[in-house]
Amino acid sequence: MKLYTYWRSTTSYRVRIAMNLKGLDFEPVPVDLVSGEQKAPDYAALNPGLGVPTLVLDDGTVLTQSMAILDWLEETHPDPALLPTDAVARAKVRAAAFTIAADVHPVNNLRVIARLKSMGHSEEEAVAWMTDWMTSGFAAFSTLIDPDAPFCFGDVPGLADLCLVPQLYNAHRWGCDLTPFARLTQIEARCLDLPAFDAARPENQPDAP
Ligand SMILES: N[C@@H](CCC(=O)N[C@@H](CS)C(=O)NCC(=O)O)C(=O)O
Repeated sequence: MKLYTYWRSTTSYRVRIAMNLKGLDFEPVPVDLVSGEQKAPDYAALNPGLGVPTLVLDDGTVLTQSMAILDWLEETHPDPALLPTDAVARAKVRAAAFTIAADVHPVNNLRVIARLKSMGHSEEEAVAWMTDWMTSGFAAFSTLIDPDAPFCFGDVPGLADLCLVPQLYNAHRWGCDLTPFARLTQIEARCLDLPAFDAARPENQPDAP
């Protein structure tokens, strides 16, 4: 499989972690978001959303949207599971994951920040915009997860953890105050100790500078 990815992309990071957890080999194909490679016609033909990740299966099937790719991975490679078996428990894990994937990431995407700046907002205002959305998202996320487990929802990492860790990478990058979220940074440290998360870290990607 080929995974079109960018080292700092949090959506790509989610998928890299899941593929590593499930022990799946993939060839990373870097897409340089800063130079705009996601908008090049060849790439746009693969992913009309003009973003990463895109997963191309060995038979040429093209999958887009990180959360849909994660669903496909879970359905086709169920072990180890990213979701619990009980329907209510699954809904709770998905609610936490989507707090990041649907409520935080989209409003902080590169194209959104570029648009804010093109409308005259300063770098400082753009950073305040991003950290505000992260802070409210992390507050909601914190109340949705299990308060006591080593990971977000139990003894092993799952869908919520693999959305959380990349978003925390972005939070560190932009100086978001994480002191109110000690439980989240504890989970992050526990996750990053695992080889599957470590190998997926931005700085461990072939296109990292
Ligand atoms: N909802 C999509 C978002 C994909 C996306 O936009 N990814 C970001 C990187 S994290 C990107 O490629 N941004 C490029 C841009 O905004 O121009 C997904 O989850 O796959």
